[in-house]
Amino acid sequence: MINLDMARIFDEIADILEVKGENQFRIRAYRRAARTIETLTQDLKVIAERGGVSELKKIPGVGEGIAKKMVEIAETGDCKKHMDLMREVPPGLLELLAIPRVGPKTIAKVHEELGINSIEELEESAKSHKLEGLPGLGAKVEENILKGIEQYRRYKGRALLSKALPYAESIVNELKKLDAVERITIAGSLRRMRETIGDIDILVASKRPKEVMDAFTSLEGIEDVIGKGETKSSVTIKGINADLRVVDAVSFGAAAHYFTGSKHHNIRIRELGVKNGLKINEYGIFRADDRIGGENEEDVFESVGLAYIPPELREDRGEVEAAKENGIPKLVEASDIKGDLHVHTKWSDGKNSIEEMAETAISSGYEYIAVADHSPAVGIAGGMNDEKIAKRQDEIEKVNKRFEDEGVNFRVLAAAEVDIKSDFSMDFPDAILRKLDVVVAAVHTKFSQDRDTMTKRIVTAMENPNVDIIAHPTGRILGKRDPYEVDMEMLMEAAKDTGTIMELNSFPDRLDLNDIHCKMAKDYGVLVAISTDAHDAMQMSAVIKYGVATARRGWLEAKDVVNTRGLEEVTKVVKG
Ligand code: DGT
Ligand code: CA
Ligand code: CA
Repeated sequence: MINLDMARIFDEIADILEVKGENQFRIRAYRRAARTIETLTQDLKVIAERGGVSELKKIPGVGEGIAKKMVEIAETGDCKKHMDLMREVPPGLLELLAIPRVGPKTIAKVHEELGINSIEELEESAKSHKLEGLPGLGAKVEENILKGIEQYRRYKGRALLSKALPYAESIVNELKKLDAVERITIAGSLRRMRETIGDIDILVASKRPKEVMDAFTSLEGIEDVIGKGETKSSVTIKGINADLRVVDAVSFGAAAHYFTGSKHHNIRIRELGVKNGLKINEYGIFRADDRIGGENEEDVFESVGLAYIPPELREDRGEVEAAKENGIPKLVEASDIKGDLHVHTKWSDGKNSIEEMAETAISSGYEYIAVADHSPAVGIAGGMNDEKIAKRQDEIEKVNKRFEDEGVNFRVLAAAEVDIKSDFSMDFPDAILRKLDVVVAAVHTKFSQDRDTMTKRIVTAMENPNVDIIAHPTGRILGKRDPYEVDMEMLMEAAKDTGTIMELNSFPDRLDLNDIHCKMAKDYGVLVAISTDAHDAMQMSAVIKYGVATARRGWLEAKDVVNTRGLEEVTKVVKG
């Protein structure tokens, strides 16, 4: 758990420094460290203990100062810098920073000038136009603040899948060690791999529930015990609620099904039960008063004549009908992925070299990566100019030559993430695009264009024969930025007509295409690329699972996903 704690601490340091108006360079250093740490798969506590500051400094984005703080956090659970800063600001002020569309400078201003310390106070001031009078703030800012507050409230109380899953997995790993635990599973929206999670649900089969509950409520990292009983206990862990239920082994399958949900799926199954003269609930499957099953989850589906339905599909979106006709798809799996068609390197805003990205990809069993560094318009992301792209090409060829000489079945594909500009033009001329192996096109500016304009903008890019993939097609950032207005049906239609691939960006706060859009792509016969958009090698291996999960929720099979194909086939698709 220490990794996520560290990331949160560094984020909070950055937040407070922002409100205080301190050096942007330092603030960015903390943010960068937090983003890297979040996606690390190695346990930082172990690295800190074994290798100390010198080992931690090897992590991209981690310098001396931050490495020292990491050691401090690993040893004591917090660092002095963070504790000092936390004392300097009122707690409500930090929450204000989480509001989308509102920057720390604005927050600092309203705090200083009007003494605003909470969301309620900010909302009230914006509604009664008290902010308009402040230097640099106007009606537009007030409008943005109110929209931001509305957005914030919509997501509040839900955690990103990537935040909840590691906590849930560590709870499961700890409880598994107990003799009293016979079986254990994650349930709820987390088992269905929804993009956001209301609370963590865990289910245990045990004959000694008291022991299990004692262990659960005293786990490391638990902040609060909300309730404790023999069958159910609730705690909070890092601001997320977690429910643990303990049942008899004979009920485990029925309970796993019930508590995995979704509620709408459960209702459908229960109705089918009734039609078959059965009572299906969290205790088991009953005909009259006789228990006829429920030890295993499969019993539930079998009892109503359905094929097994994977958790990701249990949303009442057609899975019950499909299971009746043996039409449940064989969903794509992480092990099907053979390459990544959207990663960044040092040639734009990535942290690793082409070779380092390639080595990590090879160790994941991949056959290719497409290095898609930014085009010039995305200045802050270190976009490439013509000269840079030519130099990069030399390096790509050198790296590929080495693999060839060593007989390694791996290729670095020359790609670029090219801006689709607001005037519909591409940010590289066709002469450059033509020379690339893969062209990933994306919208990065003017998100506010109206629906027709935005749709035409992306369709125009698809019509360019050099464009292969549309990256993060709706531009949303979960909890921070709503998707831009776009006609997804028209995009799918155009993608089909032009043979353009749609990206499923695996970043946990993007997951864009979302699950519903993935299903739409499948129905249209449009290929999806599950890409990571990784900005360093560790991210590339850490976030792919969230993309795969979303693809599974979108009913995608290996054949629907372009990067389940090997190098030769993929090259044919993008060149075709
Ligand atoms: P969440 O936590 O909001 O992300 O979503 P879930 O699906 O995890 O919902 P939660 O934690 O309230 O409940 C866990 C599961 O328990 C849910 O997926 C289905 C089942 N469940 C809860 N309430 C009901 C209900 O009223 N009827 C039925 N049939 N099932 C329910
Ligand atoms: Ca839940
Ligand atoms: Ca729950």
